[in-house]
Amino acid sequence: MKPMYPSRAFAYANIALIKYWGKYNLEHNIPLVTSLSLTLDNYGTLTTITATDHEHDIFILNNVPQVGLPTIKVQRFLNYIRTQVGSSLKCQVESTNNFPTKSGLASSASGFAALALAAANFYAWDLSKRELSRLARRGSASAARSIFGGLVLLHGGALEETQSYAEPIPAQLDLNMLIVQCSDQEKSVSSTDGMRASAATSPFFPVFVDQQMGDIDSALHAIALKDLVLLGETMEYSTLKMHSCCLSSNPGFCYWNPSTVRIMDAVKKLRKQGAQCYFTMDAGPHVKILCPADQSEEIRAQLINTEGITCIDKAAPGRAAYMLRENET
Ligand code: 2P0
Repeated sequence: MKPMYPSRAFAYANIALIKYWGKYNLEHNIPLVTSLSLTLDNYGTLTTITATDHEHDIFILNNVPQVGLPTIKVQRFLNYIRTQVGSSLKCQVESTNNFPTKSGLASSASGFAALALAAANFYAWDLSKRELSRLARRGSASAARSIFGGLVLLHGGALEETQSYAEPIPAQLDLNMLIVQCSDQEKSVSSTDGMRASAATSPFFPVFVDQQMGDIDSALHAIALKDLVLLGETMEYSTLKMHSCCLSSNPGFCYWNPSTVRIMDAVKKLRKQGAQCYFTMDAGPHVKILCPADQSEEIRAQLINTEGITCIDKAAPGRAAYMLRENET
């Protein structure tokens, strides 16, 4: 029977403090390393699923019907759900991001988290949040983390499929994240391709993997002690190691641009002047700055006139992915 109402879900993006980079298992999309992230309260994806009589699923992103890889990834994801629940019903997926897509701003994280929640609901598949995070992980590993709010751990490594899930980490830190947009272009190397190249060719990649649990333990210790200095320093160490793997791949590639480096330098200078601020970068040129909530406006004011940046958005820890009622906006 067709569901009578559309299924609508919203999920926020997340930014990794301790990075996921590399896959252990391609079929189930299990990350090679455990990662730790902060779910944001501003950027996110709204996804609506309705039944369709078409032969194939339809995927519309930001009001544009998609063809090729984006649609194939969504169809593959829905096929997995249909196999699990024994349905043949095709659907139309409409997703809208409230931030730039594919620019290293975690659009696949919020996208697949919203899709997992909306689709599980649409196909009446009753999942726990842990199971939902495993489902979202199949679409994009970072999406597993966006199922939960605040600080979130995603288990990776040589694990069974059931062992690679996300879980929230209780925290009493009053954090903000500034997102410094350093370009309005789409990224040139997808994170999936970037991590594949790093794992296959970078001599630093095994070191990144070996040290990951040490970084995770430091970060969890810092969170428990409410020690933003230790958390921030561990976060910077993790991002620089991840980007070292990119630079040292063969051929090497770099996600940064001159504005990225300017902001990294400015963050270090602000620290020398007494501010508590730490940078992290993902598969794109933007810089995300972790800082105490009560310092974020001053830090933003200090950075806003930096050459080449397009804007600075401010986020606080965001909530878990959620369903919307029929008329809710
Ligand atoms: C992260 N990134 O931990 C890392 C750091 C980007 C840099 O997770 O291949 O889109 O779909 O599982 O989740 C981006 O990777 O990759 C990402 P797939 P995903 O946030």
